[in-house]
Amino acid sequence: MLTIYGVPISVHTRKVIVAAIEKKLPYQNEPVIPFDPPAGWDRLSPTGKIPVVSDDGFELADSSVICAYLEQTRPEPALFPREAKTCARALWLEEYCDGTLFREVVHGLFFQNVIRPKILKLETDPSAVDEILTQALPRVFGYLESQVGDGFLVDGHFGIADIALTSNLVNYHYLGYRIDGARYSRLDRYFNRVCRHPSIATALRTEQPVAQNMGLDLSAIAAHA
Ligand SMILES: N[C@@H](CCC(=O)N[C@@H](CS)C(=O)NCC(=O)O)C(=O)O
Repeated sequence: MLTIYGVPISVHTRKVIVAAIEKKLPYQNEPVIPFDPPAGWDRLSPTGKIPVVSDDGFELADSSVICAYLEQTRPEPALFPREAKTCARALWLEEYCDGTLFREVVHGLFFQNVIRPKILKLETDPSAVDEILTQALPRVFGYLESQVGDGFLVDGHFGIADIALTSNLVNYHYLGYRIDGARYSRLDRYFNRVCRHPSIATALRTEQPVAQNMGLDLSAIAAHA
């Protein structure tokens, strides 16, 4: 049995949960919060971050490494294209979403709007939020708008790039933000479409109580889950 450590509303933990659901792997979730970790967490997670998995005692950190491991050990349905160049494109988009979209947009907004006021008991810094929304977001959403089409991101099949992008956009919506449909119409349609994909919808339904508990805005997500 797979144990997934990490709170399910985390962008990277959700990636692993969706991959497990897509591959029909039984799993249990231990909802570790990185700011208040259990004893021994630094041994399990060398970076201190979530997620970590234990696959019958085999422990592994980092959502990208974990998803690649799940693909090797349970190949069907495939989340990574087999063809080299197509796979490289999927890996690039996964990395762009995990790195640039998360680090430069979603993490900062989540940190300012949730972690500072609700966990660290500090005030939100409106200038930091404004800088993300006016500087980083247009650049990052502009690039993503140029990459999405009418189906899934890569090769017409649901896969790792879709999981990484959608997981970030879910948290963006949880914060009460919306994709500007006039400026990023393809990205907005993509998000609403992929949220209905069964493994994503199941993950969103399952995490609803946690999101509700944290006072997040579920109104954009509830329609799909
Ligand atoms: N590259 C890592 C990134 C993981 C990550 O940044 N996790 C966030 C939550 S989504 C975290 O643990 N943040 C707490 C911290 O930075 O201390 C992965 O893909 O798993």
